[in-house]
Amino acid sequence: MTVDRREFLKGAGRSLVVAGIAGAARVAAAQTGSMKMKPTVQDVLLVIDVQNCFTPGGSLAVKEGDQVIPLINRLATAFEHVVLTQDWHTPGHISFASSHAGKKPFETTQLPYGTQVLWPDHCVQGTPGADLHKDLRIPHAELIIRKGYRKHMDSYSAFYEADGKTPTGLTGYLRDRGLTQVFLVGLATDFCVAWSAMDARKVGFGALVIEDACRGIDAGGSLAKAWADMLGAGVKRIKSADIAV
Ligand code: VGL
Ligand code: ZN
Repeated sequence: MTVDRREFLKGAGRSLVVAGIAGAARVAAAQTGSMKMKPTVQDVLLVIDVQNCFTPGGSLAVKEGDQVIPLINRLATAFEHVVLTQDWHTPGHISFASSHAGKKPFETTQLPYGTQVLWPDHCVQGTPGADLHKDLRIPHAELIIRKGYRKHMDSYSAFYEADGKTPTGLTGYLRDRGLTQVFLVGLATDFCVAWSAMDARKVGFGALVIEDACRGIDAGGSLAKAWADMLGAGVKRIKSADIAV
């Protein structure tokens, strides 16, 4: 991350115009607000699960899930390195409520690896619902990582499956490529984005979630809890306006 000096000076000029004869502190605050991060060659944008099932009309639609797409497309142009993820379940996957007699979506069940929230059937391998959203336009993305493809285990995180032990391979990929810091966007803030961000920290990467380029499911307070967990794990919460695009 570097501060673009021109952005800094532009911001200073603007703040003087807006503030009139402002006190020094106020000017400084305005300047701070105008400092933008410029992604480096060691940064990677991780675009989580921007798929038909998670956008309006999909079987596990996240409210306003499609609204992040133009923003993600624009942010991606600022990153040399972009990795996409794709939730990719078998038919009859263990995370589906329909696989558990008497259970309804958004209820939970106990599985060998812990508590599993049960979902409507979604992102079944090779179905249109599992396709990346048609408006997502990131031709320079270097990798699409699929996850959740084992029938008996879920995987919210792009790094580890739900047992917290089985790697997806993303850690090795990022290390091999010399990438050290992950910026996260996509769906859903409180599940796949949050778990990926916390696992990124766990394996030693910097992790920043661009909050307005994400949307959450927010089932039973999950969104507030996810933010608390992420901040506790050293994940930074930033806005798209903090990135120099
Ligand atoms: C997700 C629930 C189930 C996500 C995936 O992408 O956040 N949430 N599968
Ligand atoms: Zn899923």
